[in-house]
Amino acid sequence: LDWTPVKDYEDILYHKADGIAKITINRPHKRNAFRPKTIVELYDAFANAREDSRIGVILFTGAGPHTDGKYAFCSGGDQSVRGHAGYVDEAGVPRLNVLDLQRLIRSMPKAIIALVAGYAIGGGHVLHLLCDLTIAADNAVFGQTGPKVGSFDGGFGASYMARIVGQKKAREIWYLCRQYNAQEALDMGLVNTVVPVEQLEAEGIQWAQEILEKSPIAIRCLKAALNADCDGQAGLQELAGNATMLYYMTEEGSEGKQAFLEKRKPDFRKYPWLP
Ligand code: 2NE
Repeated sequence: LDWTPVKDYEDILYHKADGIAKITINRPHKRNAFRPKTIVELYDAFANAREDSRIGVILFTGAGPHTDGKYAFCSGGDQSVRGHAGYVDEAGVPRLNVLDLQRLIRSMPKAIIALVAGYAIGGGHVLHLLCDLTIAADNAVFGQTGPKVGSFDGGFGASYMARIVGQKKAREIWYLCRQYNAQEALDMGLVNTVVPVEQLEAEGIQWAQEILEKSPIAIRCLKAALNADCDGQAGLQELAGNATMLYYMTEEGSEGKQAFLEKRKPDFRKYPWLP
């Protein structure tokens, strides 16, 4: 694909090509750990991809390999800027702004595919978990470290993980903080497929192109429906928002608005009460 750069950032790269956006964490010297600025930039790029009606699929990945030859998707929060109440930004404010990014990834009505080469660890592991799909390179390594480094993610990182791998396995992953290879991740349903590392992006593009051939509204409603099963009232809000959007697109829906604007009684009698 002929990737076009969208905007210059410090910590990430952002490209688009033919219906696909590619967002890359670009801190390989830190195994692509995120600081607050990284998250602000990621949020900005994801929000841009959400607004762009030509984009249907987002590939989310990490730059690499680093000069030592090792790959990483993301190694979580940058521990070197962790202060007394979160990850400290350039203004000195401690933040956990990755939670905002998690919600955007979860709720934006487009398919997000994590392409994981090397480490997806800690908060980086939770980010791949939240993507709709994950394609792992054969060198991928998955795991949580929270209880080892004095942290934990009790939100999506715990409950959604348990939905994916089951309660026993989720407790093992969090309590023991072990690392799992790509095949182990595939066996527990953490990832969708495993490919040789040099094939990772091509495989992601192939999956993206298959999705792009499908109906955007069908994919959008399915994402909201699958989220709604786990996400309580926020999940219902997303799903119901799609129902409202589709209702607005009907003649029946617009009759109510037209009648109000024309200062007349709406004529809903002409519409059927379908079985
Ligand atoms: C990722 C891992 C296992 C890789 O190990 P290895 O041996 O391949 O690399 P190494 O030497 O540890 O790392 C290479 C360089 O990257 C830095 C290291 O400090 C090292 O720097 P230099 O010594 O070369 O200067 N680096 C790697 N990860 C970093 C990080 N997260 N923050 C800052 N610098 C990092 C190994 O590096 C590892 O275990 N990393 C730490 C993983 C971790 O504990 N992440 C935080 C979990 S908590 C979290 O993410 C979180 C949360 O729990 C809740 C909310 C939000 C976030």
